[in-house]
Amino acid sequence: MTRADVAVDVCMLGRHSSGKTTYLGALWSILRNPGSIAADRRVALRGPLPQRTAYLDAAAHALEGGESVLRTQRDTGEDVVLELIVDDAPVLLSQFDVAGESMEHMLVSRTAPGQLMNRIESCNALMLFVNPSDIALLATIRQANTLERAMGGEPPERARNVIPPVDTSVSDEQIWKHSPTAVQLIELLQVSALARSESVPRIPISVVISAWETVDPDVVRGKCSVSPVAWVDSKLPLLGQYLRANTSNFRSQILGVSAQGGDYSDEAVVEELTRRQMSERVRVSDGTIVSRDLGAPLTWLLQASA
Ligand SMILES: Nc1nc2c(ncn2[C@@H]2O[C@H](COP(=O)(O)OP(=O)(O)O)[C@@H](O)[C@H]2O)c(=O)[nH]1
Ligand SMILES: [Mg+2]
Repeated sequence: MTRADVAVDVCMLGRHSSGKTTYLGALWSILRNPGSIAADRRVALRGPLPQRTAYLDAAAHALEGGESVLRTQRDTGEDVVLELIVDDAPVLLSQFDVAGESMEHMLVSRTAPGQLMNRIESCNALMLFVNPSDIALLATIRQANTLERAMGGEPPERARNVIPPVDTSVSDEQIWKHSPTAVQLIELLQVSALARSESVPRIPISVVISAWETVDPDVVRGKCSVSPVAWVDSKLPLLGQYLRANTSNFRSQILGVSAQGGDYSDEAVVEELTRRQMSERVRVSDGTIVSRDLGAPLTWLLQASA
């Protein structure tokens, strides 16, 4: 299957530790066991199998045994391309696992590996992963002043008609390094929009908030108590606003995805979850309905691309 033959060519993006490998490992585990109970029937593997499956096998194996993929799959430089059938249409799902090159480093150095840029240029749909435990927020002036006082200092006098000199000692590198997560994710989307061919107006983006059961514990009981859209609006408001304000460039959905189904560092959770197949651990929330459909972002991207 060449890229031209596919209905949707999906590129997975996100900061380091945003849940990409876990998603792929859980999906691989479900796809390899098509007989598994409640397996998602809307997504299937399309031959040929990827040339090297060691990365996916190791991730699936770790998850099946109740271990985080982090133990085995860290910055391996692996280029994973899965050929799938989603609702009878051929779909490519790819993740270029940038070895040792975190997204933060790419932002600071303003360079990205050519292979990653090629992937972004040729795709026509994006999955953007966000890990709720890894969000740097921007402090407000009020918060910064409170911090300053707590540390025994005095916040600067409010400037009265005085424009303070620009502090040129702060480099671009420092700015990117300490930039809030939303700013980094938006930069990633802007670079993606610029890099892609202009032939794909309104690229669809499925925003996946990973480890969703850490945000909404009710999701494991099939209930929604937190809406992923409302969560983004409260924790990453700039990202929510950016997606809403740029509907001429993007169309988007936001889902909460628990690919592990729970915290694998908690022995009791692991004992309970490992009695179940991956397809029975996974939870996906759109804020109204909870499903076990790990392929939900892909089916939406397919529909949005039609
Ligand atoms: N509790 C919980 N943690 C998760 C879930 N999915 C991913 N994680 C954790 O998020 C971290 C980063 O995941 P990983 O897939 O390696 O991120 P990547 O760097 O984007 O490939 C790991 O510690 C995972 O265990 C989940 O559904 N629930
Ligand atoms: Mg990874």
